[in-house]
Amino acid sequence: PRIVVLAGGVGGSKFVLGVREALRRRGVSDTADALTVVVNTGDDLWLSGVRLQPDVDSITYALAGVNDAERGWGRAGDSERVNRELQDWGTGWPWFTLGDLDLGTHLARTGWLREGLTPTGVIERMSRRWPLGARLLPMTDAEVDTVVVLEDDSRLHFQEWWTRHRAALAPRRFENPGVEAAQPAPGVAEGITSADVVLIAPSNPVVSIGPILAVAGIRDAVTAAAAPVVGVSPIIGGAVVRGMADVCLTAIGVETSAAAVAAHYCARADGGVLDAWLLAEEDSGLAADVGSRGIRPVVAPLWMTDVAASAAIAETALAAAEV
Ligand code: GDP
Ligand code: FO1
Ligand code: CA
Repeated sequence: PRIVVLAGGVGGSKFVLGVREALRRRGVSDTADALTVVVNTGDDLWLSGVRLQPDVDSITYALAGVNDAERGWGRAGDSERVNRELQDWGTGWPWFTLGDLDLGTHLARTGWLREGLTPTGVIERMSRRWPLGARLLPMTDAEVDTVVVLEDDSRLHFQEWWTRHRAALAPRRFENPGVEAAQPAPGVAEGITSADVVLIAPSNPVVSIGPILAVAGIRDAVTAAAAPVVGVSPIIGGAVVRGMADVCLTAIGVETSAAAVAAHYCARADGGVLDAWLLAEEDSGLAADVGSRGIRPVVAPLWMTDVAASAAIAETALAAAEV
């Protein structure tokens, strides 16, 4: 089957590892041909002269098996010599660590961007280093970094709000300046249109999936896709599994519950993006609520504790789409 996954960083990569594993178990040898991942680039930033793409890198490193799984970002076994030097130069952000190996990625990316490659071209090039078993696409080649607007109307980059302030400053709203005019990256809309199933990973609905669907060409492609669209809840038992997605949801007026997130995504029949929604067993009581909104509820274990568990979730999502 041709599968397109919309994904953010940590939740996204754990889920994509599961989809790749589910394909392998079905005997698909060239999973890269079957699996396209459309990645959030709202987290991206310029820092100390280099371009960072945190969600792209989280998924790349995870698929390559070189990620720091415990920390949830960066490379396993990385060191911080250059980071200390940058701090002594007074550049960068003291609260934001650039690992030595990770910096190699950012330098390579920035060099290629300066040579004229698009972000899509850079990711394609970076994907050649490791057999990722998936085709990674940025949501757009435009720079539409997420900005957090606070109650007093001050604005800060998403990474400063998330990493420095740990989401403790009450957000009024999230913006992606320029996204209104942004085109989907080459291959994204075509991939969605020709897919057999579109999956929405259990990623942050506001700052990971939100920016992807804010690209009008992507939202329209998902809304109009011939294939079923199946989402997986990032909320289990009324709480986020990790991270601070609850603060993001509250800011946009959505309750931290699997049913409220499904209602936020909305049924395709009502102009939204969902046909079916995977809810955790802990949330089985919400299935009727989801169903009443025209979205087919599917109750399943949703803890992505290891690749096998993620693969089982992916298989349930594929089955819900009858592929
Ligand atoms: P980020 O970009 O690194 O913040 O990662 P994502 O946006 O892709 O995913 C973050 C979301 O993943 C969080 O809201 C978590 O609730 C969710 N998540 C993390 N682990 C699990 C899990 O094991 N199961 C489910 N269902 N969601 C998870
Ligand atoms: N998260 C942190 O909490 N502290 C850091 O110092 C940090 C550095 C960092 C460097 C590169 C990278 O790709 C990600 C990094 N992250 C760090 C994670 C990142 O800020 C966010 O967790 C994600 O963007 C949210 O999805
Ligand atoms: Ca993210």
